[in-house]
Amino acid sequence: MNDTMPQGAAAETSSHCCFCSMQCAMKLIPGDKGPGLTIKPSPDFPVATGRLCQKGLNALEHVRHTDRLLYPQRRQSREAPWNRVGWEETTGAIAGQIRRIQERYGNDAVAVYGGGSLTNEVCYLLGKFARVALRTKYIDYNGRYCMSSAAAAGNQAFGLDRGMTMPLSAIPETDYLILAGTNIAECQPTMMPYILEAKKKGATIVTIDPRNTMTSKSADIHIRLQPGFDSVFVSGLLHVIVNEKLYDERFVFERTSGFEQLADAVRDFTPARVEELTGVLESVVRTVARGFAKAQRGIVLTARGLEQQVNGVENTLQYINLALLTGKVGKPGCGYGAVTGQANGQGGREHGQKADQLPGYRSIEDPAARAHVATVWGIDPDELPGKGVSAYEMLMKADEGEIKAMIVLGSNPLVSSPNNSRVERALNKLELLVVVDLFETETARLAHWLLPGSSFLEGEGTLTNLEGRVFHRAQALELPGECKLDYRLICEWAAALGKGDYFQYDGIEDVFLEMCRASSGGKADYGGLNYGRLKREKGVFWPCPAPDHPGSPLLFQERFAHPDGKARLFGILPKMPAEPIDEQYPYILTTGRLSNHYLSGAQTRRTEALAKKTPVPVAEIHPWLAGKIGLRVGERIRITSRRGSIVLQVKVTEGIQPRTVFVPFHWGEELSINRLTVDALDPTSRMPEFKLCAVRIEAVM
Ligand SMILES: Nc1nc2c(c(=O)[nH]1)N[C@H]1C(S)=C(S)[C@@H](COP(=O)(O)OP(=O)(O)OC[C@H]3O[C@@H](n4cnc5c(=O)[nH]c(N)nc54)[C@H](O)[C@@H]3O)O[C@H]1N2
Ligand SMILES: Nc1nc2c(c(=O)[nH]1)N[C@H]1C(S)=C(S)[C@@H](COP(=O)(O)OP(=O)(O)OC[C@H]3O[C@@H](n4cnc5c(=O)[nH]c(N)nc54)[C@H](O)[C@@H]3O)O[C@H]1N2
Ligand code: SF4
Ligand SMILES: [Mo]
Repeated sequence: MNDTMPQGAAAETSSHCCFCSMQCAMKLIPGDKGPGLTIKPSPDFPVATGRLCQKGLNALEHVRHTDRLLYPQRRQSREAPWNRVGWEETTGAIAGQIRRIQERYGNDAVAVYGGGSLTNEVCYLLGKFARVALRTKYIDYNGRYCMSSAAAAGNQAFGLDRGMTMPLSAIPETDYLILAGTNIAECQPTMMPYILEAKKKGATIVTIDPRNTMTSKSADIHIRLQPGFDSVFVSGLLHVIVNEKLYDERFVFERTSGFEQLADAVRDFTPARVEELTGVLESVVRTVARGFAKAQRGIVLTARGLEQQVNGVENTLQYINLALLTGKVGKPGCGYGAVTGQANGQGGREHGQKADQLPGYRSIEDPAARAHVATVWGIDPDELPGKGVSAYEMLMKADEGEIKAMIVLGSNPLVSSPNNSRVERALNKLELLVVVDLFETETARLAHWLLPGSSFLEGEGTLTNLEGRVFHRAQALELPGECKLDYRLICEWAAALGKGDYFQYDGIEDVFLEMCRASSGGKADYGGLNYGRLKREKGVFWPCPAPDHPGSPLLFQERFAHPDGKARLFGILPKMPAEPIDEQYPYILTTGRLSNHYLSGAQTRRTEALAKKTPVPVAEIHPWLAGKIGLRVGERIRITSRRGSIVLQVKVTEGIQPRTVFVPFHWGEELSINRLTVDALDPTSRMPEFKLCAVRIEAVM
């Protein structure tokens, strides 16, 4: 432990875990032995009462790690060593460099790349900073790689994107639960008790995943689907429901439109044909279709498995079709949910960090939205830039030379972006790369400036969990060294750029209250919230437009958010992936997560208790595939795609679809699977196809 680290709080303090969207509450207890602090689960917050998973229990370790950045550093070139610098010099010099770049190439030459782990306040300020201080259209964030397909599908079907249309408490009340492309047991472990309780009460659980996972262990039916076939499979379910008239006629007639298109699209997807295309038995297609449709109450949950594809929006719409067609939205024990990923994956996409968005989930292209937000910000609507491009496309604009400078705050895109050798080339071309992080990440190694931000225990703020529950997270520890609160840093940059008047706040709640005003009247309306209320009520579900509004745990009870109040059903014809397998690349690579690591691994690879259990990525393959490549005991495999190659240890398991190899993405450099992934994007959400690319595999010593 570094001696400039905070030596621990004197009294017990509370916080919430920094990792997944469950946002479990924790207590920090001062140790009786020396300066130690321990994390304990807290029973005081209604989401995961009294539970934390391994990541949460060990979340203090990275915060107090000796690798933690403690002061600003700069270097003249990427080859030069880092030099310690003072904050004043740093802020002034960065502002000067930004000005020179903007004078020469225009305002849009500077881009901002944010993150979904940051508080609502920081996400909001990043959006305001880009539009008001930098006046650039280029801002996006890592949530583009995460929730964007689900967000687009929710907006299209319901007219609103709140990941879950119902609170978690609906799960134990349901009779039939479909979990598609979501590995909850490893990714939101403290959500499992809700599912197990439903099971105990007699609910049927169906999982759809190319692998047997910790989650599928709890399932009554597990469908081991080849990646890319969700839409075909769901077409089969919809076909049976339409053909056997199992749909909720009244709900479909009164509350939705688009039934004819849906029925047309699924006409040819008989269970027999679906069996032919997917290998899933005809009888299983019928059983699941009938079971779900006839259940009194049912829930469909999806996650990145089917969303992170070039057809991600349509795949998600298919599962929403299933929930709507059977009338299972807006009622107790029912709902559709895209299980949000990051700590603030929900709030992070609502308040203007996204390329096309202003606070309150407003569209930056809507004149009324621009006028409202411009008034709150005290600027002329014409000063607001237009819509920018998605995260990966911003990186490509750096590669093409249009973007010359980038500020990265709260993300490690060199590890987490697809086809990342191209991303490395792009970042290397930037004239100015500023990274604000806790560590010298893989991305930071390409930066000119490396600035120490604040961790979850040091910055007060609000977040919005996977249910849409907005809650307050207190400050638990003092900032170590010369670290700075992310929000202060943004305000200081704005001041150095001559826009300080627009960033005057009396503390962080002041930022929150301005954000609530900016969101007011928008779809994600936080207008009725303040810190006092959030603390008292242990979180409030948005929309919450007024102080006397109770919040909205269960959405769409009477109307959907489209102007006519109806949800939309879609007629979807399944499409091919960007890179179908062929003779040269005959297998499918899919990527995802392990329980002990988190995203780019910046935090969890530095946590001994976690890294010890899972030190390196291991590829999962089926015995059939092992036989095909002649794998012998002790050998590793080389996986090669059109973009790159990687050598990994291997686990041979019956529990994976035979033509598929699964590799986790939590490592960088030569262990980074994103060297191989394809950078094709969904046409609507601009989500990369992380879950599917063609590879060849060989055994190596
Ligand atoms: N331990 C841990 N927890 C996390 C995270 C983490 O990094 N580590 N990250 C958080 C974040 S940001 C997110 S977004 C969530 C992600 O949570 P999930 O989406 O649940 O996680 P993934 O492992 O990416 O993918 C889920 C499953 O999709 C399957 N899959 C692959 N291709 C397909 C397909 O074509 N169809 C179907 N139906 N399934 C497919 C994979 O085998 C995998 O088991 O987790 C959050 N929680
Ligand atoms: N192949 C493949 N690639 C994927 C995915 C996949 O399934 N497969 N999933 C995608 C998904 S869903 C996601 S969400 C992305 C995420 O990918 P990344 O954005 O790269 O995720 P993180 O590792 O969370 O990066 C967050 C960084 O911010 C730092 N940080 C954490 N908290 C704070 C803070 O409060 N302030 C500051 N200043 N810094 C902070 C951390 O140290 C870390 O370096 O990865 C995507 N990439
Ligand atoms: S379930 Fe998620 S929020 Fe809860 S302790 Fe684990 S990683 Fe943290
Ligand atoms: Mo994510």
